[in-house]
Amino acid sequence: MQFLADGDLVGVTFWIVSIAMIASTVFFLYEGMNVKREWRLSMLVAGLVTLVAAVHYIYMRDYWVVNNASPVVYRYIDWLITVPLLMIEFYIILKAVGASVGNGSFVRLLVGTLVMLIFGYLGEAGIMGTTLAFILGMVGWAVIIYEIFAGEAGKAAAATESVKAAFGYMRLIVLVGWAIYPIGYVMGYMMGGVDEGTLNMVYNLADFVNKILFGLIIWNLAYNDSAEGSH
Ligand SMILES: *C/C=C(C)/C=C/C=C(C)/C=C/C1=C(C)CCCC1(C)C
Repeated sequence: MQFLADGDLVGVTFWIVSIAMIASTVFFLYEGMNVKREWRLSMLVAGLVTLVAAVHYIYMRDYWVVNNASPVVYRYIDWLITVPLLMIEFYIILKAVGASVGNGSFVRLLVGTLVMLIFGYLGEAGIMGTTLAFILGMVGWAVIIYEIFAGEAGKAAAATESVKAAFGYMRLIVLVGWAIYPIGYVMGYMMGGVDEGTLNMVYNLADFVNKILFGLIIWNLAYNDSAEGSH
């Protein structure tokens, strides 16, 4: 067994995010019992996202400590499970506030997700040129952004005030929070040489924002909505 070395800043960020994911999981599952019934499934999914990430982070942290290299495979398996869960979260929230969206929209979001992650992986694993893989991965992300801003899911979200508020936050996460990942990729692979330390620190920050902060936004909506009903 190898321990975290003094001065391994990247290793420290892996450690902090591992613990934060575990603590958030407990928080989301616990708080899920105190909100209105319609919000419980959203809270459960938020907790599943951080639970899946917590397990992967423990492995990624060890991989980094031992090899001082990017845990590319664990990272992408984690994303392959958690990003579709986050897409499902959009639907559950729309349903919680009474909107209706079709299956076609979900399929397009899923296809966008797969294109984004498959090309990202091919680039990071060295199977494809990093620049070409980046461009193709960006196309996948663009499909997702189009769908939630202008597509069917976007239109459904214009339904009521509460849907608008909930959806506004989620759009911000997908547009601004998710932008941290391609920035990390560019800093890691496309600015001359490969900088695995910077790459992983940026990805770790991005996961903190997009899994934990995202869950907290949902909790806040659920909490406020539940409080309104009780007085
Ligand atoms: C919990 C994990 C999340 C929300 C992961 C999201 C990942 C991305 C938004 C990745 C995006 C990328 C591109 C847009 C271009 C190609 C490189 C990627 C895969 C880093």
